[in-house]
Order: sequence, then C-alpha cells, then structure tokens
Amino acid sequence: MDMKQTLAELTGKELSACSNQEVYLALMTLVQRESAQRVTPVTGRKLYYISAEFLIGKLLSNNLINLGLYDAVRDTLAAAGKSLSEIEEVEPEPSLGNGGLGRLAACFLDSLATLRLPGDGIGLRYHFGLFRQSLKEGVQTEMPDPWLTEQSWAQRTETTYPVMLAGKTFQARLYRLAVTGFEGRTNTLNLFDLDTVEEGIVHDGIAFDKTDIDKNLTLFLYPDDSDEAGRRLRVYQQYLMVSAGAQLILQECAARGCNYHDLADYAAIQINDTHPSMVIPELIRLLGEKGVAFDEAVEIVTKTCAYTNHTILAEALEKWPRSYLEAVVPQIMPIIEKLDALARTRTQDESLAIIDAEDRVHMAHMDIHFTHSTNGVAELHTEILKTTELHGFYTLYPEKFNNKTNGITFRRWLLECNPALTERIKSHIGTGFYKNADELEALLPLADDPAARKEFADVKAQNKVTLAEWLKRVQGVEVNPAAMFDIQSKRLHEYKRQQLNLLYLIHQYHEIKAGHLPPVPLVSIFGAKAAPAYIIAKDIIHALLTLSKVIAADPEVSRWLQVVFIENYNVTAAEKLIPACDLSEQISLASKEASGTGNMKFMLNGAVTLGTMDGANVEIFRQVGSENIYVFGQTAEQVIRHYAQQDYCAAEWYHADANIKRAIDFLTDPLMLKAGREENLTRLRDELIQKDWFQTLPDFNSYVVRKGQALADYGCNPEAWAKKCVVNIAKAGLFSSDRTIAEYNRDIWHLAKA
Ligand code: B1N
Repeated sequence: MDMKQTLAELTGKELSACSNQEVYLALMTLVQRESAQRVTPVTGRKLYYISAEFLIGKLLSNNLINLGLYDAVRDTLAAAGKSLSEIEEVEPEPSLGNGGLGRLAACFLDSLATLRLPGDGIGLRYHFGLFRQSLKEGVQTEMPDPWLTEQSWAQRTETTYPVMLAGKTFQARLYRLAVTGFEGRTNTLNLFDLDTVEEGIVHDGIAFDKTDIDKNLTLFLYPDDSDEAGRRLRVYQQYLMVSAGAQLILQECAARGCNYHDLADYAAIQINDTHPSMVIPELIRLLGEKGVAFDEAVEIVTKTCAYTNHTILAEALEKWPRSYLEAVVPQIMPIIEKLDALARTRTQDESLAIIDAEDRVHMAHMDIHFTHSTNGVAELHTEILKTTELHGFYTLYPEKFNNKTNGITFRRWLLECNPALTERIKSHIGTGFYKNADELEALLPLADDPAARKEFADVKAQNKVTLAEWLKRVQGVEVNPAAMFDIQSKRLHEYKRQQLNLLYLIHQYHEIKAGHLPPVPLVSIFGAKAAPAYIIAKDIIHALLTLSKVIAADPEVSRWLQVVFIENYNVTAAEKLIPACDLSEQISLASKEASGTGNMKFMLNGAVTLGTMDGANVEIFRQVGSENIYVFGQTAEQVIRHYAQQDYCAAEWYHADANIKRAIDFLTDPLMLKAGREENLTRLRDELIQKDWFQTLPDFNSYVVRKGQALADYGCNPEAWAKKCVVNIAKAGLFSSDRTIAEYNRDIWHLAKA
C-alpha cells in the first residue's frame, strides 16, 4: 500500500487537514505496527541488558530510518504541505538517562537489533526522567520533564510482577517499547512502573515526599540522594527494577523450555554499572523458590551474569549501609550475607569483602565475585582497573577481566543527525558504511584531495549556519557562523573540568583586552546539567553564565569571544550541536573519564578533538595520529602518582603562575560580582585555590597553548584544518557500537544471530 493511503487511513482524514500532533500519533502507530512484524526470533541464549538508564532520545525519526520508511514518509508529508522536521518537534524527548552510561545503553539496543541479536533492555519507566534544566538569572533550577502521553512509545501490558519492598507487596507493571534495528529486527525495552505513582505530588520544581513510595517510586531518575530518605528511595527503585526484571527473565526462559538449572543456556544478563547489582541475590532467591539449592544457584547466576564497570570515581561505586537493605529488602539480606561468607573463603583480603567492617555492602565487589566477566569501557580504563582500582580482584580472578571499548550507533549520530554529511560520504563510498563502519576508511585518500576537502568543509559551514539559526530561535542568542565553534557538552562534573575551559575563557578575555587578538573569533558552547545537590558544579555553571554576560557587554571582546550555555542539554540538543562543531573539548583529568562517547560522536561528524590522554581519547589519538588531534596535560600515570603521594597543592600553582592567578582572581573581580552572585563566585574561587581535587591548574598552561594552536591552524590554514576533519571522519569506524556489541557477543554473551 502506498504511504499516502496508509497515513490517510491512520489519521482518518486528508493529511493536509491534520495537525502535526495528529500526524505524529499516526506515525507512532505506523512504526509500532511495522516493528511488530520484525520481532527477533530467539534460538539459544537471549541477552537482558539491565540498566537504571536508557537515554533513548526522540524515537520517531530514528525508527523511520531504521525501518526504511523515512524517505517515503518525508516525501509524502511534503506533498501534503507538511514537514517531517516540524512533526519531530512535537515529540517530547524521553529523558530516561543522564549521560554517557544511559546513552551507551541506548546505542547498544540499536546495535543489537541491527546485528539481529536477541537482546532486550530492562529498566524503569520514570515519569519525568532526569529533571528539565532552566537557566534563569544565572542559576540552574530544576523542573519536571514529562514525556508520557496517553498514546506513548512505551505500551502498557497486562503483565505485572509482585515485588516486596519493606515487607509490603507492590505490583510492578510491565511496559514494552519496541527497539528497531537498521534493516534489522525488533527487540524490546522492558520498563517497569507502579500504577499508583502520582505525578501530582511534585511541587516547587522537583520536590516531593520521599517517603511515600506508592506515589513516588518511579517519578524521577536519580532522586536527590543528599538525605537518607533519598538514598533509600534509590534502593527501592533498584530493587523494583531487578526483582521484576528477574521474574520476567525466568518466566521468558521457562516458556522457552528452561528448567532453571540450565538458565545460562537461555539467558545472558549484563549488569550496567552497580545500580542493578541486586539482581544477583534476587535471582538466587527466586531460583531457591523454584527448588534450586543455594550453591548451585550461585553457580548458575555467576555463569549467567556479567558486569560492566563505568567509573573509578569512589563516590559512584555504590556501597549501601546494611541497615538500608535490611529495611527495604530484608528478603535478600541473608543471601548477601551468605555471598559475603562465600567470598571470604576465596580470599583473605579484607578489602575484597562484600560487607565491610562498617557494615556497608559493596555492590561492585558482589558483582565481581559472582559474575563471570568484569569489563571496563576503554583500554586505559580497563588497565587502570586491573593495575590500580581493582588490582586485588584482578589478582584473584585474572580470567574475568576484559575490555570493551565503548561505541556509538552511526544510525543516530551520523545518518539521522547529519544528513548532509551522510550524503557527501555516500557520494564517495556508497552506503556500505551504514552497517559496516570500517568502510569509512575508504575516505582517507580524500583528505589529500582539495575538491573533496572543500565538500566536507562546506557541509560543516552549512551545519554551523543551521545551528546558529536554532540558537537564535530557541535561545535568542546570535552567534557568528564564521567563528570557530568550540563545544563542551556533557554532564557537569569537576573531573570533566568545565572549570578549566572557564579559566581559559577568562584568560582569553584578558589577552584580547591587552590587544593580543586571536587569529579567528571563537564561539565557546557549553551544554551540561549539574546534579541538583552538587554545589560546586552549579557554581561552575553560574560562573560561565556570568562570564558570558560580562563578555557580551564588552564590544571590544565580544567581537572575538562569545560564551553560550545551552539550556536543558539533552539528546535532541546534542543532535544539533555535534554536526556543527569544529573543536571537541574532551578535557577530563587523565585517568578519570572511563571512556567518553561524546568524543566519538564529535569525531565522526568531523570535529577535531582537544583532549587529555584519557578514556577513549587515547584510542582516538591512535586512530588519527598526532597531526589530527590536540593533546595536552598530565598523563594518567602522573595523576595517579599525585593522588598516591598526596603531593598536589593548588595554592602553590596559584601563587607561582601569574596567568593562573589572573584568571582565578577574575572570578571575584568587581565586573563579575556586578553581573553575578558573590557567594557562588567566591566559593568557586576558593575551591580552585584551596582544593582543586581534579588538578586543573597543572594542566592550565598546556591547555592554553594547544587551544591557541588549534585556533591558529583553523584561522590561518583552513586547508590543513579540513584535512584533519576528513581524517577524523575516515578513522571513526572503530567507534561504531556495532563493533562493541560484536565484541561483547564474541567474548561474553554468545548469542546466535537471527
Ligand atoms: O559511562 C560512560 C563513559 O563513556 C563515561 O566515561 C562514564 O563517565 C560514564 C553513577 C554513572 N560512569 N559512571 C556513570 C552514572 C550515574 C551514576 O549514578 C555513575 N556514568 C559513567 C559509558 O561507559
């Protein structure tokens, strides 16, 4: 049937008479109908990827592309006077994640379906996801970010599972969201929720009664954990997810003939960081109910489950007080105790225990002892786990440790977000790279072809104009598309060092005031949300917003330098920013960024990286070579040594270096205090001088030098710059999540392709 007729049937009227909302809902139905035709048949094992976050982004266009319907829909709509891109705007973005960990889970689901591997997600159906950020008067405030509408991508089912929380039984209702693969199969994202949750209890931004579990359990991703009620709420959420998830897994496997003793032949479970770790004792408990003895259950679960570590930051490695678990999930506490005792028979090393001397339960320790695989997410990260953070575990279980360098799906991060670049690439090397990313390497010779370089440079220039128009429309700011677009977009965290970029911008401000003009104007763009209770992170946002005002008010400087902060950075905003970026800021303190995936997205879209030798930057460097990336700063080894010897002193750097001192002092210059808030600016200044836990100051000078070099190359030698862009695109194939998923499957899951 032709598309026009199909859409007319779905809307029940002439397309030209439909509102965008009506067309959107009709297209949602079309996608749901088409994807249901392609469900992945399962033979052998099926993967369950359990994760607190799935940062899936808007779904309409992505699904249309994957189902091969995009062009037909776009053209049919255009013929009726409708615009698909306007209809996309109607769709609310599901913000079921907060950063790389959640976006990785979404890319993995896409790649699994594309590779025709049976692999479903298990998570929670948060009503508001992460908060919506608003930036008024220079400060971040948080609002709920609703995405659920009556007709929704996540479809309600009649299936519920009983889950015991604090001695009371709750019914976890299953919602199913179709995950389409590119010319592939359909998998499912299973999301759990309670019918009793009430959005109406949220007041004054994102405040709500943290103790009313019936009403609040799935309202938000990562509810504020700065008080005990908030931390307990996270335990409630995690157990709801894993208990309902484990019941679903056992039920599905039993339906396919599993007798529970052979669970590992039917299921592979990937534990995404420590949030789902309670699935281990929960499965042991449920297997016990089915008549499987403890020792055998431990063996089965170990064979079935695998764990991915995403960070070495101590504060992110969850340790729950025993008292919380006893209160919220008393039914699994005896199992955790038995696991702790069992682990202690394998090692004398107290630091590898599950329950420590302070009665805290180390979730990562439970994962490593009782799964068969522990992986890091980039080569450097895995090495640091083996040699430093998890060295004791590596000594005990060397065979369990492996690396899986992260990746991104090219369907969303190239085909969908950058159609102009996709067209250019296609014109040279065909469409094989859609599914076989390594074919991008065939572009490499074009780096030396001036005509081809110009084509790619023209695409970038056009994308920058498009971004400038979007910024004008949604934020009312005007930017100069001829400037270099320099972008740092990621969660706000001190280890990611937005504050280093801030100090650079202040430095540039002074240089321009002193008459040292840069070779080309710079537009410095930030996108970042700070955790609501993370004070210094919010101070950094405030300082950037204040600096932006000070610069904008100074015509002498604003011709050369502009600071733009994107409000409510999310996947949708990322899709606009990334295709238009010239310089990609990946400036975390070496050793702290496990991998990064934004770095890969920017590279794929022809941006050049300015980065430290951290996370996957190391592998990007190896791919493109030193000519095509700007590297600066301390090495991971140097950083780790400073932490071990506790010999870093920020104040020494501040007093010894006039440029550092000038930049930090400016935070509380009268100009800044007039435009901003003294409390926030002073606190940030003091933090940088007195603590600077993430060693910003030692990297300051090399950062200034390398960024200056990038500006000079960009401004004075556009031909050489264009060459770098082409090389970056050509060498990005390694970072396809199809490659990552193929490696997980080869080494850990062993799923059969449908
Ligand atoms: O996971 C990404 C990596 O690319 C990033 O480098 C890494 O920072 C990110 C606790 C986390 N690690 N840990 C988290 C998120 C929420 C939370 O409550 C930890 N996120 C990452 C994908 O591997």
